[in-house]
Amino acid sequence: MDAFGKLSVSQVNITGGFWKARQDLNRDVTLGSVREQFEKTGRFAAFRFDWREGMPDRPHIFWDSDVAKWLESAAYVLNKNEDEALEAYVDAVVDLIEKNQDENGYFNIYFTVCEPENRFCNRMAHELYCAGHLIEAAVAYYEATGKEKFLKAMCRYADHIEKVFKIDDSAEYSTCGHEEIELALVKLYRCTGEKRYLELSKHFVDIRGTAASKEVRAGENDAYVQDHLPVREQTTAEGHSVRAGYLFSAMADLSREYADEGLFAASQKLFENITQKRMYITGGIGSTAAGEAFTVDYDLPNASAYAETCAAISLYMFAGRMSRIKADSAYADIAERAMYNGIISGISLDGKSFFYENPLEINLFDRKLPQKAKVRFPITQRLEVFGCSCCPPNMTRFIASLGENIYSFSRDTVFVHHYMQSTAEFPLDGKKVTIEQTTDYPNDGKVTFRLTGMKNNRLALRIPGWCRKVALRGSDGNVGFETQAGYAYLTVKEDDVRLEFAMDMQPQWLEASGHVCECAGTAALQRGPVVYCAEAVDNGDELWSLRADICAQVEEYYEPSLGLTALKTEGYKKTDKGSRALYLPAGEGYEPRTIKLIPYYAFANRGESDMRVWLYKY
Ligand code: FUB
Ligand code: ZN
Repeated sequence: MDAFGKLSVSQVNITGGFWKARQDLNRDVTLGSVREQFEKTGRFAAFRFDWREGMPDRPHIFWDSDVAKWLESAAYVLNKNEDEALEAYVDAVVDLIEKNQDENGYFNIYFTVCEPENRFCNRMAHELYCAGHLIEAAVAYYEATGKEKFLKAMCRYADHIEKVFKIDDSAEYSTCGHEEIELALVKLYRCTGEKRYLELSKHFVDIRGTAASKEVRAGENDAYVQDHLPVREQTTAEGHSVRAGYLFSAMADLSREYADEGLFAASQKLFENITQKRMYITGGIGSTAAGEAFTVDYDLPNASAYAETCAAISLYMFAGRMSRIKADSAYADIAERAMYNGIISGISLDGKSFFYENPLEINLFDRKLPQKAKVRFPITQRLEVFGCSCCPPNMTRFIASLGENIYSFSRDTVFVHHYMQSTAEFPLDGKKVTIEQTTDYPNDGKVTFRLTGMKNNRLALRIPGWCRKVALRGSDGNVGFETQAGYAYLTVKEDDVRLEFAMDMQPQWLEASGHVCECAGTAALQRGPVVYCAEAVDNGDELWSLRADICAQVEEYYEPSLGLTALKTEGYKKTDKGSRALYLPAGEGYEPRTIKLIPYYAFANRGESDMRVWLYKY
């Protein structure tokens, strides 16, 4: 089992292209707009701890976590940009956290101002989940600014949690009903070097679903919170998908830290179950709104897909961690699938509004039928804030911290998991290494690398699973490489080297496995890592009557209404050609049509419209 190193946000700069535009928008628009919504709804004010019964804006049990994710995002932004006002804003919240923290280290708004008598009594009340998000924020803020106040406050809280849950075992539950603390404690350990935090994380993961936990003894263990079995015995992803994604991320972290083969094998099985049987083509997971959960293998409904934005982010987190344990491109492939599709579909192109659920089909005719009035469908237009607003600040932290997942490294090898215009600088093998990527990926499959300080080290470039042909050239012509588990390995010959890596970006129609009932007879178009969809605004209503000719040529075109490059191809539409018959001889009534497809992530940016990812084939 390997344990590859990870770069920090400060070691990588995204300097242009697709993700730089998103990081700029995140910094300039989204962060401010999420903050404004959280101010308006009382989430920031709650940190003053002055709410009293009868007042408006009663704190919610997980408001701490909403603000914590925003603070974490602000920290990543501050890591890259000087912004005195933003830093002062964060400092003011940190002051409130320190001021309102109990002497014993406890910190939670709801269980201080609303139900102080019920601390650590109800495992479904998100106390440790909130603690975990605050810890992640504190680590990020310390790494961005070097300021220790927040970090120290969270160390005091982690010490208290250790005492209550591990040393005294005095809480009424053993594990939190929403995982998060586990992965946060690993981060706290890596930041502080304090092994007790790692051991506490391991304690929480090890005890979940075992007879040693209070919930199993009380018969309250439940697949919804992944404690139907000890984690090492779990082979299918069950229950609430965000909870699962966070737990599996922590399992991966711990298997790496402890070189725990058994835990890694369990993580691998769970990863395979998700990505081979329970994941949408967009990287969305958790197909039902009932419990925001996984259901059974191959149950992937399109119109009612839940596919929470946070769940896709949790899969990206899990995949990123797995890629730092085993050099297998399957992990970064999945992270990439989520990044370019089911995660960023969660935010509007103007950076101000969000989807919580990310369906793969909108059929307004069907959902407006009176008999469907009780069926729960995802909303069709993004909103600026939700009552349960976990996704917006998860999006801001995902975008702001992206750089940290581009690379990993072993003693002498640098792995390139993701392609984006960027620069990175870090120590390798006792030398200072810099890597510069110049690229317009994913619009274009060419990436130029400039590597310095890597003589005699190896570079391992991910060959994306969707890519059928790659070429690698140096200044003297083609460069040979060896392929292993989806990475192209080469030894760098000089200390200043330029390489050109070219990935074939030919659009491809994909079909789902024959086991997926919802996708029977259909195909979806993908170019590079980007999945496309058809919207009624481009193709007229009744998208179900389109028939894609999957052998026709696919062309790129500029779609001005979105400011994006989109795709068009030929196919047919069943118009009945003027016939009024309800049933026609098969094959009659089709007219040729140009079908326009836009990146899935850009759907619902031009008003309410029908949409389909999976088109019927001609
Ligand atoms: O419960 C906290 C967050 O809200 C979860 O992660 C989301 O799925 C939503 O339930
Ligand atoms: Zn969410």
